[in-house]
Amino acid sequence: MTNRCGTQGQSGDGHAVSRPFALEIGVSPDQLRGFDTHVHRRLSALQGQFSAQEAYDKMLPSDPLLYEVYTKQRPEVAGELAHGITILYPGRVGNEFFMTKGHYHALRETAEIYYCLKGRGLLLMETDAGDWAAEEFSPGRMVYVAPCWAHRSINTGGEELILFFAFPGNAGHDYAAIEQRGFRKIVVQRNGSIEVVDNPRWSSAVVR
Ligand code: S6P
Ligand code: ZN
Repeated sequence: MTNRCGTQGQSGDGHAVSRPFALEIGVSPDQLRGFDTHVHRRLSALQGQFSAQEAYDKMLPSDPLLYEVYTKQRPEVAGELAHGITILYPGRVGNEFFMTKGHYHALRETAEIYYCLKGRGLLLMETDAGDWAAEEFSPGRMVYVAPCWAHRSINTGGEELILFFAFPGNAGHDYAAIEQRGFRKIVVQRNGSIEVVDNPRWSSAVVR
């Protein structure tokens, strides 16, 4: 039986065997140089996700940058770990905090780990079966996304929320379900406090 370890730099399936490496990572720009892809996501990428449509429409002409994602690409196979850094900026649309699009992994039974380097926030998670959870981010805190849970990061603080993440190379991303129906919960500022409340726009329509 072949495996990806092989001998003398060749795996059993004929591909090069991955080499160990190390990276400097952190919150300063020069600690982001080791990554090889860099994605910018602006407000327009989250059409239909924020509950305050009027506030969204007002902000749309300037299309503010909500977050950036730096990734170290790895082969998209089981056994590898893709990893990188997300920088989520502070701000709100109406009373709802800036957040990432959110997704399931295409291979649903794959987990993910987040480690907070800077800022304050929440990781909002939910399952198709109707369960949900919100775990806090603060520097030094790790959040484990269990297999089969959709996940969305939310910046509830006044500075950048900076997160390190790692997930299986073969996980892939499934954005469709969240784009169509959103998360069951939203995170808002009310009377100066941070509240997790029902999403008035959430739709129970089954998405296939
Ligand atoms: C990937 C991982 C993160 C997110 C990133 C942006 O599995 O969860 O890298 O991609 O935080 O979020 P999104 O929902 O726009 O991919
Ligand atoms: Zn993920």
